Amino acid sequence: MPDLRSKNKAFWIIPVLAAALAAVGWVGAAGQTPAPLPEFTTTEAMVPMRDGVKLHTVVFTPKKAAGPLPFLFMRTPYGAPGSARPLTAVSYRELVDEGYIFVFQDIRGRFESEGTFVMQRPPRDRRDPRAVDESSDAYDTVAWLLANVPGHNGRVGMRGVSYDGWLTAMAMLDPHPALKAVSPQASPADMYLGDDFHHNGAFRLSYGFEYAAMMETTKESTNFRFDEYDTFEWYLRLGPLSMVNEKVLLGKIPTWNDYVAHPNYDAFWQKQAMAPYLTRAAVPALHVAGWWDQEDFYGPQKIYETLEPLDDREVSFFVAGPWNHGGWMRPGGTALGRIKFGSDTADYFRKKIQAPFFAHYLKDKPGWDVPEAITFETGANEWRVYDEWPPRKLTEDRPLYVREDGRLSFEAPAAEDAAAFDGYVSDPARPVPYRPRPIEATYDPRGSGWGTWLVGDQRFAHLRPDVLSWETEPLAEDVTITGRLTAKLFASTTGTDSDWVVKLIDVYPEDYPAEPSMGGYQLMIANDVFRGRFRKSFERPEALVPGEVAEFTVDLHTADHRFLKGHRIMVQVQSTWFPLIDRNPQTYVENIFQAKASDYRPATQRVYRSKDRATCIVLPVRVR
Ligand code: PG9
Repeated sequence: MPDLRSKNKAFWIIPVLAAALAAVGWVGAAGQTPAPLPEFTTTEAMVPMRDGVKLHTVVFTPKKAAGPLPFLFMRTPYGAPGSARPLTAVSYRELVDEGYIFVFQDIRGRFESEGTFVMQRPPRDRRDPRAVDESSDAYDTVAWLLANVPGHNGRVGMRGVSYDGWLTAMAMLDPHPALKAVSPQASPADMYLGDDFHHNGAFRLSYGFEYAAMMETTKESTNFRFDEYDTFEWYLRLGPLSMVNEKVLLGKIPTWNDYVAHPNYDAFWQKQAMAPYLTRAAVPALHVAGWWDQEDFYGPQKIYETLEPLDDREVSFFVAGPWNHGGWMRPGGTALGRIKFGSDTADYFRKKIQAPFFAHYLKDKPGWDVPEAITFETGANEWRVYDEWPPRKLTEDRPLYVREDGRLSFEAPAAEDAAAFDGYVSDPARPVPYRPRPIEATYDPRGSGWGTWLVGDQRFAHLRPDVLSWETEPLAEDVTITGRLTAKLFASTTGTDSDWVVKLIDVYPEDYPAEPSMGGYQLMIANDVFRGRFRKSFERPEALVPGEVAEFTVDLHTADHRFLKGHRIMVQVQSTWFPLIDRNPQTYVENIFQAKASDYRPATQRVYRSKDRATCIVLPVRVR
């Protein structure tokens, strides 16, 4: 076979990559007993792309295959394994048992591949026959595999989590005819509106900085070394965002320079956003999301939702479970942080959903019976199967209103009282931490709370003077919400720009005999941030008028959650969430990446709760 060499390389792992690889399901949890190495023939190749660039590709062919097998192809920026060791991880068990030819590939410019790495390389101009992108690289590799690797059945599946999930989604834009099934899992869809780098225009400082530095300091992955354990303090001391290049990155990290050069939703972000390219549901696809995914929760929902109206053949499916980023590829899935789910939800996904999906589309096997969507209803802790997602026929949109005396109620405020508001001072010099300090670095090899912060107890923020909270009475009966949630905030600031963070919380009863230490726990069910300047347009920001009440709509995405009888529903609002989100100076400047220290000023915030300014969260309440 041309350009194909067999080599047995020890699988290496550097500490910085351990967390990322665990997230994408390539390594098992610490302490897991290694399973015996499956018997594979390992073949490494430099596969030529249409522009001559060669990509490092590793093929693992089972030694004892009864007949021709499909390929299961994974593309990654995190380093293709040199041995079959990762295939012994629990996350691959069902797929290995089923039998596939596993293929891993380093994408352009990463690890042992040639070419240049471009963060989220935008789709190519199809009119240019020499242009390349991640889709053409997947296509060219599939063509090469079919021609050069023996023992296949002519079908290829692709899967991956996060960046690897995005690479999977890109492959389905322009699919090789042999690509018969894909599972983009936690794939980002839009880095400005909802995924890793920004949410609604608010910059995700800690992740945006640490990820860009990790990926672009070397061709492999190199963790940024903080000289402080608590990164909250490190980021705060650094000062305005302009200090990042001035003092730390020195203009050497292309993705950071892109953040600085593109503060608004301009062509740079729009041309890498996925939705406009999703014009046909060409390949059967299993879209996977985690309810508490700290990185890419928006993406899988957006990709599924965009493809759904185009899915005439009914081959596009949606799964969401009680997981953090990539949690479905870890052993068990019985709990996340302190929240327990009563069953092994990740094992369930891999055995009952992922394995049958690929076996059906790549091997014509029976056992795939998901009609459209399967989601885990948190709170009730049960899997639910739906024939549409969200299941609009089963729900009614009911606003839950912010009321006087810290109350939250399904009854709208009746009085037109201009003085009906709650307020706080938001001080960028003293921002609200997004989780209790110390805030370890995202990929701190000593361990980090990053993976579980979304399920952390929100009592650390409750009753702070710069966080507003409202709550219902203990519920007289269960309230189940299934589908899309939206917050409508009527608010004003004395500044000229402002962030609004909205959190929907399930408050456990004080007396909680099932697990007494969970009494009063405040579990976040939905959340997001909105940067006020983008109220009218993400492309053309505008200053807010000091003191003027404006309506802000905050998309809280989807949920499937049961607030149990006796629990309370709580909403919290705040204007800083640091260093998850960079500090809004609260003074309008054209580009926050160039704001001066003196631009950062305290502001007095008001959230209104009168008849004509009725702040609320619209909940999709189950009525059937
Ligand atoms: N969340 C990571 C990522 C995906 C895509 C682009 C940038 C970052 C990841 O875990 O791969």
